Amino acid sequence: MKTIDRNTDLKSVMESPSGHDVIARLLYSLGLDEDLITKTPLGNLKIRSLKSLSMGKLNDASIDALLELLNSLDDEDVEDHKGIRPAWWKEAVFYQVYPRSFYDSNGDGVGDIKGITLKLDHIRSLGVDAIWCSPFFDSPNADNGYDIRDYRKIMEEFGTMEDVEELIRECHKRDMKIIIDLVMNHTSDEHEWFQKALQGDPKYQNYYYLKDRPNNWTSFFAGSAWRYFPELQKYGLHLFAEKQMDLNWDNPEVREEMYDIARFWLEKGVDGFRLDVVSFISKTEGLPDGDPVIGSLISFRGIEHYFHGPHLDEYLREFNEKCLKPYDAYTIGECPGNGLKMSRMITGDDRDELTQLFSFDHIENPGKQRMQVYDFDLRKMIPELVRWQTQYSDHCWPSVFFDNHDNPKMCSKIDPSGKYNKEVNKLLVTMQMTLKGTPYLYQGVEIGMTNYPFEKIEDYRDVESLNVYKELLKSGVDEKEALKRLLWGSRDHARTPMQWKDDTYAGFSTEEPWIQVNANYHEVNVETEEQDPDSVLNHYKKMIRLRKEHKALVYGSFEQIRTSKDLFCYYRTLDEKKYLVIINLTDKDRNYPMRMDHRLVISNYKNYSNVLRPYEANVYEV
Ligand code: TEU
Ligand code: CA
Repeated sequence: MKTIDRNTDLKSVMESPSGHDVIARLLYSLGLDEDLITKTPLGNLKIRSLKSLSMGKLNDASIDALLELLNSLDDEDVEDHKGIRPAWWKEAVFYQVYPRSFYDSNGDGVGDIKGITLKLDHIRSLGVDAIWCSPFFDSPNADNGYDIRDYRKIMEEFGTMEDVEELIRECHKRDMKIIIDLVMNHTSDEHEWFQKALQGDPKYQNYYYLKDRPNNWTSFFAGSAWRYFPELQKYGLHLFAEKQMDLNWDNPEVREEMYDIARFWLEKGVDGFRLDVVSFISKTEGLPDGDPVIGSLISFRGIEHYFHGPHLDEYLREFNEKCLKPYDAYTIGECPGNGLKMSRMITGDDRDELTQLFSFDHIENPGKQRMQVYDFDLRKMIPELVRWQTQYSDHCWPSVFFDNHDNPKMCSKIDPSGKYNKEVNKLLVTMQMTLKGTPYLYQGVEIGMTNYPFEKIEDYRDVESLNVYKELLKSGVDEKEALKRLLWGSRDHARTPMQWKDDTYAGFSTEEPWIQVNANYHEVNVETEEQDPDSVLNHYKKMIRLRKEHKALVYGSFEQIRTSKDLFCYYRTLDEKKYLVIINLTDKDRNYPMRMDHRLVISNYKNYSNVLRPYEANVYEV
């Protein structure tokens, strides 16, 4: 048992993984860098001084809650082996497909499975080795398929089981792997299990969290995390939409059901899983209230009770032992809230839990949240990226991504005007292909798709956006301001249809799609960009090829060169091979940090200049 109290100094608290991650996260959300504590004499400050460091945001009750949390998390730093063990997924480039928005094969305005199969050659032509496919299971679509009604059936709009089997085969034929998106934390309220629970079957009531009284946890999609079921006179827990009921993983029957589902799909030939919010599956016993301040600083009220719950590592190990190992299956877990050190517990080579995970802190600037309008500063992303490069250690392997289906486009965040759209997109892929870690591309980034200029609430589709909008109006925010926030943070930006060609509905469908198409498809589309040697698309292909041809970009050591904050410069070195990456993080000209007599391998600008131009990103051989 740990004994951390108000007088323990921050530096020693940060020596344990949970202590490190919780304090680092708190500092991050206060807009402070953890290096302040780990690398300066400020590390001698006591826990109690967090009150003043937070400029009054943390009160005494929060400090007590924090101490309880720190003392309850029982962990030890993970054994470290030196040297990277090679693996296919360390060398692979992944591409995420969001089926509803990828390609509509039958003209009903909704993307589908056959649509993905028809476009596999496009994905392969990029040099991609594996796809991650967002959920396609039977679902009433409260959250675009992340609310599953039947894990062994395909959503009717998307096609049939035969279509999925064909997709798996066609991926393999092209030497590509396919991982599917398994949602294990919750099911739809329309799932058979929940329906039986509602009908009063005690076996299935024990599959979920059904309680006489709600606690104070909030949902990720606004409002309370509890929904009242009059037929049972009980409240059901839903961390996400009110139709997404959290499963009780402490019930061994629930775990066995999930393992069966995983095996069902592994038997069908999938190569592994992206595991939706898998770090949330274990919750503190008794579901105690969350601390309002800590919750809001970390993200949502209650999260300290489930972001890395008491049995998480145990359940993941069991899942691995029973399902993954026998199939040699790959997994990447979505693990919001886990910092670098607790992530090491989940992904260490010899931990037998998950292969990799997604962490999200770099996606927003320190102290900021997605639905908050602010000027995103690319420079502020770098320290977080660098930490994962240098401190995640040899026995763990980062994932490197800037976009997915849950976030506005990174290129639009960096450059809302779009003036440097091409340069910025090329810069992003330069980082992805030259940093240590597995690059995950999201559909549409390869052509530089941007945010959609949403003007009215009727054009939004996402349950989160619609809920947040309602909640904002309820709290007195006016319509204009509420729309402004959605326009900044809505997940729908990532869900407008893939732009295939300069044709009706961007060649996505022959009928009106389920969500607006971005009008910039006349220029920003696959067909047009294929013809243009200077396009974003061709730069993606070149960068992916470069990574493939040079093992130093995969397995090489990473060394940042300290320069001004406006530049990101680093070496990747393996044996005699050495690459230097120089990136201008600003929209202004900047001087080179050193005399450049190295060989330029690739640049996002066509000709040489003796200054670094806005967002210039160059790779050199040293
Ligand atoms: O996302 C979970 C989740 O926590 C994110 O939406 C989170 O709010 C965001 O990344 C923080 O910036 C997963 C899926 O990716 C999402 O599409 C689902 O809606 C959600 O789980 C529920 O299944
Ligand atoms: Ca369709």
